[in-house]
Amino acid sequence: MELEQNILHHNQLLAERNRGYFAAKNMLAVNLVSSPGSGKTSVLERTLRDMKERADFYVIEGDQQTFNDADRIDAVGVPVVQVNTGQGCHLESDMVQTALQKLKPRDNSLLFIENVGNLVCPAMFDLGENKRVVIISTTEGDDKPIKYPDMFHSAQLCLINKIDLLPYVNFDVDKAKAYARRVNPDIEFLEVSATVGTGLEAWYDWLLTEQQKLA
Ligand SMILES: Nc1nc2c(ncn2[C@@H]2O[C@H](COP(=O)(O)OP(=O)(O)OP(=O)(O)O)[C@@H](O)[C@H]2O)c(=O)[nH]1
Ligand SMILES: [Mg+2]
Ligand SMILES: [Zn+2]
Repeated sequence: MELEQNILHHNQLLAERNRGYFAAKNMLAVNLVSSPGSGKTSVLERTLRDMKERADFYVIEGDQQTFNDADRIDAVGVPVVQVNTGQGCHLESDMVQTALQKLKPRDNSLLFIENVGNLVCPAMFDLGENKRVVIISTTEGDDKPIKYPDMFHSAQLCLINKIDLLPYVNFDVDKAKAYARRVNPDIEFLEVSATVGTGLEAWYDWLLTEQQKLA
């Protein structure tokens, strides 16, 4: 118990440092969280491909193993650093700090931090991000928000991804939204498909609006 609190306290101090770094550089940092396979990297690939001429983007990729996700981002031509957490199941603030030293992002840029696929402990680890975005996909069940309330409570925006698969799965979009609002009345939603492209313009508008709010 005490060890866990020490780890969280240490992480929180470094999160404040990251927050100061982002503020000083007028950067928008988005922490992207979801269960494994909801489509974090797919959303990023598509977003970066569509938006990279409109803003400066950087990506930090978190996974237990492999450079697969960083390779996918690199293929789009956006600077990326892969963090492998090994046994770890979430990113911590010091990992973000180390990755930032490698990325050396420019002022006024946007940073995506793709967290390790996990709906549990990434909720407890503040990375100093400006916004936390949780992705739920239509293949994973509409009751995730009440099973993993902390994650939905701590996010400002929920992307409901794989909307193209709705005809084939038992996923009730209204129910998922109602469950998420039960744990977080202020959460916003956007329904998207990373593969088909549905709803992505609204997501891009959200990003640019949040960036403009910083200035
Ligand atoms: N039909 C459909 N498939 C999707 C969509 N988005 C992602 N996928 C597929 O879902 C699978 C997982 O996508 P990823 O983008 O790797 O998911 P992730 O959340 O980054 O996964 P981890 O990093 O392993 O947690 C891939 O096979 C994608 O092609 C979507 O909108 N529609
Ligand atoms: Mg991924
Ligand atoms: Zn963890």
